[in-house]
Amino acid sequence: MKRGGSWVLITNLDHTHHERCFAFFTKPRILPYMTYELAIGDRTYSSWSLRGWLLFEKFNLPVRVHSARMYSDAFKEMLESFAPARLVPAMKFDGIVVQDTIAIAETLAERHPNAHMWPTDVAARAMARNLVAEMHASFTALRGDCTMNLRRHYPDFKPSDAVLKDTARIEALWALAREKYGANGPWLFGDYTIADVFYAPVATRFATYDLPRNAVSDAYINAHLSDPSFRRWRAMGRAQNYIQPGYDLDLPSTPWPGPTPLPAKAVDAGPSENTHCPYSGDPVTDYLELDGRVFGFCNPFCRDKTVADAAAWDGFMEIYQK
Ligand SMILES: N[C@@H](CCC(=O)N[C@@H](CS)C(=O)NCC(=O)O)C(=O)O
Repeated sequence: MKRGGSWVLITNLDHTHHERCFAFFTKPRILPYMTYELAIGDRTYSSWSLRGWLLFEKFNLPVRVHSARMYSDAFKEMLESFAPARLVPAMKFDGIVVQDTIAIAETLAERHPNAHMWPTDVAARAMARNLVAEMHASFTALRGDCTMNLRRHYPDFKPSDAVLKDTARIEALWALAREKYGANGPWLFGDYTIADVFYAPVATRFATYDLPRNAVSDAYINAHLSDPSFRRWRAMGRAQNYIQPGYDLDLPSTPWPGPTPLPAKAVDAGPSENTHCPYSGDPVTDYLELDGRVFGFCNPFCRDKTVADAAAWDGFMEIYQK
């Protein structure tokens, strides 16, 4: 980061209110000295929080994340310092609050032109903005009947005609972008852009509710489910293990349709192969077992997010593969 004209290294810091405070390291980033503050809700259920977080995560922007369980007093308290925001995500920097996902996306894109958050081609960029705006304003049947739920997979869900109308429109938009601009990668415009941020929780709805889709959509949905950033987000939600009443349906649920996690499990005691946490560098206190080997972490959350999807965490994979 740039302090008094020189660049120094910073890391991405996740900081919660209500759970034990912890720091985790993803990749080290070299960025201008300034860290955004981002308020989010439940990682398992809050689709807008996922979008807010991906805006930083996918474009390597520095952020300090504050999270609180939705509908709780802690949630209201967290948002007090983000006034006038009432919902998540909300971002602040330099005393400025930005309280809607489109506004956050546009503010970041304007402030970080080198991050290429929108497609560079003018026609592609216009289409990306159309897709984002339409997502933000529409698909109410899908959003109402199929709320984001990253802990469930319902193979027997029966979508209404209104939901199918929404998914048909979404598939048409995805196909258009993929066909015209998607040749260079798996994302809507080839490289990952803000449009993919907005459709990430739409892709997970197709996955959770097993909604019918064509091959182009299926490949695009799988790109999201396999995306390491998304996998880390989902693993953190599994580790947080908030269960909101009213979000789960009374239907049989089968394993999550994303990549199968390595068979790690939490264990009570060490000793572990590593003496220091792969994320914070602190001495280990909490343990997991994988392939008959024991690894340690500096708190239960770091351990549990690794149990949830070990392969998504580079720091852990480095010691596991050593
Ligand atoms: N239009 C807003 C929507 C934000 C939103 O609805 N957030 C939900 C979580 S997904 C929320 O904060 N819910 C908490 C509540 O309703 O109290 C945006 O684009 O950011």
